[in-house]
Amino acid sequence: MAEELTGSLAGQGLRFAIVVARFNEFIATRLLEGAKAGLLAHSVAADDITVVRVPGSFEVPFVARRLALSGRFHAIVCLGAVIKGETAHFDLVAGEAARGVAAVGRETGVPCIFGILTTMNTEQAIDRAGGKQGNRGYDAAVAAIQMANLVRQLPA
Ligand code: INI
Repeated sequence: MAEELTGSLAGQGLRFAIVVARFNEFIATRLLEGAKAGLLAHSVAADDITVVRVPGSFEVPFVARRLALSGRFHAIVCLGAVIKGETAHFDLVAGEAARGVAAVGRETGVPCIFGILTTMNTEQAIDRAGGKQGNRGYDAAVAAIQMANLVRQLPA
């Protein structure tokens, strides 16, 4: 019989940091509320959640890395909203945020979840921040719990 490893959705006893970018704050706030709701709904204690706010999504990986290296958290949830404008700034910020978050997880061994929206317009962002497409912050929180539990089962 093949061995199968799946991270459970049991959040009790796990500690999480949420790094949230303040840029496009009205979207980010909804993602943050979604993420907190996702953690609490899966029995994470409110005292086991630390929220850190940074200026923009570009700054998220820097802070996520520090938090991961602190050894205090089982996973880091990264949130923000990068919305396409008329310049290349979108691609640079979105690309660095995605690469940075992925690198933090790989390099620290602490799961680092990418809950940063990258959308073509504000409407798409609203739809994914508690609108008709759900809340990616909530989804990111659920992914963080699964990864935190999965990591404990992986070979050293
Ligand atoms: N930061 C975001 O989180 N979302 C954006 O859409 C965005 N745009 O479009 O510029 C953005 N820029 C700020 C960036 O993240 C940094 O805070 C800034 O460049 C300072 O380093």
